[in-house]
Amino acid sequence: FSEDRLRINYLGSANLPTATDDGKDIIGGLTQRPKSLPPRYFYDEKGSQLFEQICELPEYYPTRTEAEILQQYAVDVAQFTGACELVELGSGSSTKTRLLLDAYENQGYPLRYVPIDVSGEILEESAKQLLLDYPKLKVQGQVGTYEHALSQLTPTPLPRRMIFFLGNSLGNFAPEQCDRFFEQITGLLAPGDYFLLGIDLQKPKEILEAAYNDSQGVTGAFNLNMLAHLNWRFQGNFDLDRFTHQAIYNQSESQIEMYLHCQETHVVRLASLDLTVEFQAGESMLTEISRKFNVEQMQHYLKGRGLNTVQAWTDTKQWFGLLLCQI
Ligand code: AVJ
Repeated sequence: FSEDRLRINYLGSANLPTATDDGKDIIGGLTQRPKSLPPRYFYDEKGSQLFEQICELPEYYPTRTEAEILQQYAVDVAQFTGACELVELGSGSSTKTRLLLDAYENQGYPLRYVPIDVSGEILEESAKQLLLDYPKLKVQGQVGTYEHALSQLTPTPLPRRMIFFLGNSLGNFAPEQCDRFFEQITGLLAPGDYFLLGIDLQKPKEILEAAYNDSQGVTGAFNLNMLAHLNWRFQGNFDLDRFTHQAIYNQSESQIEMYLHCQETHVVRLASLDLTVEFQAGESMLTEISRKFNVEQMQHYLKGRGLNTVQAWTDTKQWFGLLLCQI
């Protein structure tokens, strides 16, 4: 592909095993009690593949429910926003993105796509496939964390920009992280720009827990893979056999909490971070929260940050929500 159609920026040391500028969050999480790890470390090449498998699981409803909403309303999104550059946070396989690209293409708008993902392999592969399928598309990918990639956005030649964040990835942020995230987003958007947000909605505990404890054990493999990723990236020696997957719905916080539960006492060394951590048998380490939201509360929260909801859509079961906001 020509330089004009495909450019991919690798930011900092996003894909290198020994990094000087990351790992601080790992040290922070592992020296706190209870221990925790940041969910972005799920997504090495293998982790991104496992996540794609999760999206196909019968119990994991969010992906197909959100896709169903997009299938129905992507044209409305495109008609609301007019021509705009599409910036996606956590683009992964860009499967749902195609529904938006189709809609913008049908309106006759130019197609500019800026995928952002921590996993370079999946971003590069998905971008190339998109370029084959959309001959007029231009892709400018950024491999790195949301924060780093967003700070590198260059002015768009199109009249507007829409940043979109699908799949309830926002649910990974604790409230304070969420506030900081929106500070960055609203600082970047120009007046009239758009933000499109997919949120998973509150629903009975049984449905939620089944989605994160699938019968084929893919979610368990995804959770454990974070340790393999850390072993590779930080020269670690986590013994994956000593941990098991746990996922529970914390009703009072309205969030799924995913843990790695240590079965046997274990001393772990992460050489490139010069970090040694002791795990006790029976100890649980938090690897992910996935908050579940309510459309009205989210609209109110966004409004407080200067983002006005122009339209909110949901599916027939009201399991998932899609909010189009304008600043
Ligand atoms: C990509 C963060 C939205 O929270 O549902 C799926 C990740 N973890 N199964 C989610 C995930 C376990 C997912 N997000």
